Amino acid sequence: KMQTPLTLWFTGLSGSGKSTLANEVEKRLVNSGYHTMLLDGDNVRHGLNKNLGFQESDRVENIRRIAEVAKLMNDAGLITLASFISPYERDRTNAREIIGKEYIEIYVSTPLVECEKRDVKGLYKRARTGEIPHFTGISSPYELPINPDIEINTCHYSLQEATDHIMTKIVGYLTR
Ligand code: GGZ
Repeated sequence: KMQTPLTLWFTGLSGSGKSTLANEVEKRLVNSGYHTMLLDGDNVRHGLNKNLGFQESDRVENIRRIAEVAKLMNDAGLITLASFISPYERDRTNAREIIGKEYIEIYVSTPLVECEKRDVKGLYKRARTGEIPHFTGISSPYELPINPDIEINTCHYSLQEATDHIMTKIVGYLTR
């Protein structure tokens, strides 16, 4: 089936629900017959980017490489879903420049208090004690997206509702 390649770029804090949402959106797309590739910390930071940490320069390089990979995937006709904190506006703008009009920015705007309350992996607790240095939202910045294409705050919606919201918005890009 012919399809418009897209890169759905999920940005937001650790624990905001980016990867959960990206996985759910991917399922919906696959069920509709689209070919997809999901990029997240699990398949990128353990492989291609395993030489990178979390200091600013490493995050910049992390996002640059991911944008280049997303571009390659789009060139192969795939819908790419990228789920990374991507905390710097400049890097997101750069990703948009690398990827082009296929880049759709989805800001998962779950606030820090909620992410820290959930603390699914106990990372915020460890960041507060200083055990994990330069942790996003605690000891490293998250720059608010200036002009995201889609925004979703997971506090207010179930996973299915949030996924519905994103799907409704991306239909317009899939059929343009
Ligand atoms: C932020 C960190 C850090 C620090 C480890 N700061 O919730 P997680 O665990 O599973 O996802 C987070 C992931 C962030 O990697 P990204 O590649 O998305 O970051 S960036 O876009 O900023 O390059 C978190 C874990 O790695 N993690 N240390 N210091 N998140």
